[in-house]
Amino acid sequence: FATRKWSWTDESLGFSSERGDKVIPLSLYLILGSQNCKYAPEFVLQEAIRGGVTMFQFREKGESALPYREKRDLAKRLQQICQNNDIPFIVNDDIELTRELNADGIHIGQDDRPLKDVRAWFPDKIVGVSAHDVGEASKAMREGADYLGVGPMYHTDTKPDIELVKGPAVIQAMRKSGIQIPIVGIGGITHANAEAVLRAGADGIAVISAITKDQDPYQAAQMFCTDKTKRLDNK
Ligand code: 3NM
Repeated sequence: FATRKWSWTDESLGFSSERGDKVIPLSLYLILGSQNCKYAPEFVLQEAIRGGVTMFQFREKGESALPYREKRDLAKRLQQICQNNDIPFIVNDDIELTRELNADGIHIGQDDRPLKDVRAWFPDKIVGVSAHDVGEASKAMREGADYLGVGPMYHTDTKPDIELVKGPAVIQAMRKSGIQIPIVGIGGITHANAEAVLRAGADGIAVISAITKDQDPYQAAQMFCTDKTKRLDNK
């Protein structure tokens, strides 16, 4: 976490994908939309990056999500913050917005547009896929996903249409079955349980509320990084 300069090819900052030429800094992946934030999203993102967030996904979803134009304008402001700090800006499940902003990548779920199509439309962008079991993970790997978001690790109130809690064991199972592409654990991750997710074989953790609902997003992000340093020291 010492530097946040980011490039596709700097091995020290992330994990090369199966596709060879990309490095994706998944260590601390912040996801948010206006609906998740205790403060202004721009402030939360800025503070969280200052605290050590390595990659960002814009996920404007749910009943209180902004209409398209406002969503796009907010996305542009958040993208600018990512660019100023050299971290990837990823769009959740929105082909049009990904194109319009020329985002660094897109993240899709199992019920969104088929990965094969998305991969073909965006051959050079980061494409992330949500996977909940070994079967979904293998398929996504075969079809060219750059990384997997695997969850829910723990109980979460952030996503209403949530699957049953899988726990870190599902990541272990994926690794055992030969899934080599980068994996980020998601769902209910806190400072207290992040370590178990990494120990199970994840390359990083993805969080929403542990940072966006905290009264000090800077400190909340930093605590994940400090925890990580401690973990490395202990090894
Ligand atoms: N996807 P929080 S869980 C967006 O399991 C999302 O695929 C999940 O929010 C999955 O960090 C989740 O506040 C919500 O629990 C994560």
